[in-house]
Amino acid sequence: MKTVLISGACGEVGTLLRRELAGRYKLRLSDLRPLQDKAKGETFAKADISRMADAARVTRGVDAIVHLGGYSVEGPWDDILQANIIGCYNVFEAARMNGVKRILFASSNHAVGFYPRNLKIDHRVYPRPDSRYGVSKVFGEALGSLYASKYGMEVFLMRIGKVSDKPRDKRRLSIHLSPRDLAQLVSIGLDRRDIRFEIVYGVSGNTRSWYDNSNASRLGYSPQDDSEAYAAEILARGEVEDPAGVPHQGGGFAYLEEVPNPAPLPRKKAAAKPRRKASKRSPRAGR
Ligand code: 15L
Repeated sequence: MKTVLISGACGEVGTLLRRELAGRYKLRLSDLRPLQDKAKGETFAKADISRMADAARVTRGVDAIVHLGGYSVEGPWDDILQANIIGCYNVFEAARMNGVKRILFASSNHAVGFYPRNLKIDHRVYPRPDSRYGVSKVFGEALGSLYASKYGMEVFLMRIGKVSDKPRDKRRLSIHLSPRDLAQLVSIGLDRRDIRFEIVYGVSGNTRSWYDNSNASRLGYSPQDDSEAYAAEILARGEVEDPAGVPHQGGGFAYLEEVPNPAPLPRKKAAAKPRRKASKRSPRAGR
């Protein structure tokens, strides 16, 4: 059985993926946050991937990596820089140093979120990130390309939509990814022998999809779910899904400066301020 590292295992996607992959791979989990509920057959290592030593430690001795770790929405540049630029580099470089050939990288629909909704795009389009977060995902894709071409690593890039049991609004009807379809896609990325460098969209077989996911189909992906089952219920709410009226695929990411973080990172403690010396008061000064 393959030993697979899942970085960012305590996040939303990691938690759902673990549930689906249980018993199929030996799972080594890592995250900056503590793991609440370790299942049988899982091991956990706390790690801050923005530190190379941590990235090297958790990637040692695994057969493959599913790199989910990072800042998962639009947010402050420094958080994105540490987690998604430096952290992502560290994971690729640590994998190379440790001889781990295969990496599955969780890219995002936000790497291409500035494409309009009325355009069907495939895996060959030029990136059009909709946010600093989207830019960081394009950076990860570029690293993947470099490490595949230069070091012969096997890289599987998944432009993931929104993983959930149930889509929550109109935009997510187009980018919904059910946990079992995610697991199917990840298993293809882990188990197909002939992966060198591939880009696929991490979405279910949604009727309202704005992706041509033929590259994933070519690799054997056959999604079992379609968000259309939830469409009537969601559309009946008549919500104004995009108050800016911007019909970009990335929705709010294309016009908001920050998006609420579903899984906030623990803040590093600020360095304690040096204590000021007590001033000598004149005994007469009083208060
Ligand atoms: C993403 O890339 C995020 O990681 C996820 O939290 C969702 O916001 C998703 O995109 C989305 O577009 O809904």
